[in-house]
Amino acid sequence: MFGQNAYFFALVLSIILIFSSFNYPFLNTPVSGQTPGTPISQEQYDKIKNCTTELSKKPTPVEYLTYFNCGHVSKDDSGRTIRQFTLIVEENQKIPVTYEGHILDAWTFNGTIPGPTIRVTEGDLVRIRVINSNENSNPHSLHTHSIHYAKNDGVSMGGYPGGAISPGRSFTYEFVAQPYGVYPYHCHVDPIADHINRGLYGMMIIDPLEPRPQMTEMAMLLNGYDLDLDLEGPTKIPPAALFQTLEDSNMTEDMTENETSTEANTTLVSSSDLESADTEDDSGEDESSGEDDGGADRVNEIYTVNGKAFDYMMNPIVLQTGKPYRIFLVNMLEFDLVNSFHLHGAMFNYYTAGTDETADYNTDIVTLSQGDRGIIEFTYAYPGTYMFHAHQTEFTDLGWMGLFDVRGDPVDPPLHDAT
Ligand SMILES: [Cu+2]
Repeated sequence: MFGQNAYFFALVLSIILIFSSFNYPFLNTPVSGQTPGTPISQEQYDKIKNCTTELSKKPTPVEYLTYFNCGHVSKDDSGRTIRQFTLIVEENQKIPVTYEGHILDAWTFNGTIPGPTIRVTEGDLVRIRVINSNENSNPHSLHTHSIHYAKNDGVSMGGYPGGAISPGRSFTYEFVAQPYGVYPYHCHVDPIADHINRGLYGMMIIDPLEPRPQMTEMAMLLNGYDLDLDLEGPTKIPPAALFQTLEDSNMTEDMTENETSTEANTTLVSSSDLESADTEDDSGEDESSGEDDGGADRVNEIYTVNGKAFDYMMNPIVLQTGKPYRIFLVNMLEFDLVNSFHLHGAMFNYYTAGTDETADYNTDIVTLSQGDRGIIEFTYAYPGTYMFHAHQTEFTDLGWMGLFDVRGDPVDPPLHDAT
């Protein structure tokens, strides 16, 4: 009986691992070479950056990993690149956040949590039009980190119209992208913790004029959800993913470680602006906004990387030995003061905020406070299945863990090269 079960589970594991490789076609495709130091056109650079051609797509949490939205591109008279984005805020969104049917009563940028990864190059003129749908009940805004005029800061202090966009109106934030680095963006309307916990955030990457050393790139945004699930209980790891961890003794060992709204300058939204929006109207439900206490007594029941608990346990990310990989990492967790990223079986170079071409240190854990971010670069020497997860066991058990399925022949481990 045991032998039959073992055979069956081995078959299931094989099928999961085989299919998981289909989820990440980009990760298996070598990117064309680019000689360091040579001038590079905007078009060539966008190709290297893996910019999506499907700007209106709603990526799944798995697709989010390699979904880079570089905007609608045009040039001004001086030849400067202009990148335009549209973010539509929608309330009354029902977003599945686990494999067990937990649904977040969400507010979203363009229908997903996290919102799209915005990717630009240093010096680009960036215009982000934020539309607050007619059907919404609350004002919203877009606060991007990095350098810009106060009027484009998305904060209501000072009475700037972009600090609180009323339902049915829009505002276009504009700035010159600088300096290069990785940044969060989020709504900044009070109560901020609630507007963030409901899903109004994402990642913005400003790339340097001189491209970073070329390697396959991924986006990972860390978050959590307070669903007020006192009666339902938290999420648990799906049995199929649990089996994968049990299959590898190394992994089981580690598992046990275990504003004043000024509307004068905002723009009224026309119905055509909302054509691409999923405006399913269930506004009859109680949205209970504005009753938040700022987060003091709130507790997350679910923790994730890229939006859905245990998604990369169910869909392991296929990597190759000897190949360098880069992860853009942002922590947007509310209510818990710190989060972390721990990599098994390899060390990584860490670039705090991604604002320097020299790594700060070489490690296998990085700890991030709310809004912290950075860039991770690593290479696996040996094949096998390796976990990556928060090093807070509670977060790991409640959804924030994933697997790298590393394939290929063993190679010499990379030497320490942080500096
Ligand atoms: Cu908001």
